Amino acid sequence: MFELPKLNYEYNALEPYIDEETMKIHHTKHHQAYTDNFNKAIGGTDKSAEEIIAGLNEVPEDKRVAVRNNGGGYVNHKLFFSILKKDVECDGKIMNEINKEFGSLDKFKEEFSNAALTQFGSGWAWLVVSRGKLEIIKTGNQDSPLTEGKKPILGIDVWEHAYYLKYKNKRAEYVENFFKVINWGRVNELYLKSK
Ligand code: MN3
Repeated sequence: MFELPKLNYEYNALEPYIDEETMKIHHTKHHQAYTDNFNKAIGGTDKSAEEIIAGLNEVPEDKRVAVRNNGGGYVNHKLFFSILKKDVECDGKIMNEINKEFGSLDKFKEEFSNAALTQFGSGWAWLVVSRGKLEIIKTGNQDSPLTEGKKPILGIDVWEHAYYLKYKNKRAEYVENFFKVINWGRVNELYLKSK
């Protein structure tokens, strides 16, 4: 059975950019519900959640929608909460790769923000590694880049539950502030692991 991953920081650690109440509800209610419903849909398994989502087409058809939504929600939030930390500078190999692929960190921010702002309705914008290269993509609902054979190393949740309490309808402000809570050390680790 899959368990709700613990956060390695406090719910108020990302204040004022992501508020304590949003973090608490997001983790203990939303991520918990995806976890419970994923377990209900999958029953027992000896695979990792990421393997199941990468091989979604092998999941029996009667369970596939539930696994896609809840297993997707499970792995997406597991990644999301793991790449959050306040005041970390972009550095290391990932910085070089961003410069190489997008020109500069500012250009990357611009393209990533654009993906986050143009995802219509609920979904995600991602920085992924695809065939060894960095790429920005977006997915609807809880669809995961893993299902497309891409390794997510950074993701922003643009479901309203991720920002509405604090930002109301101002998704652009939330996206702007998201850049202040990216744990680039962790993103760098995920990048190195993806190779
Ligand atoms: Mn969410």
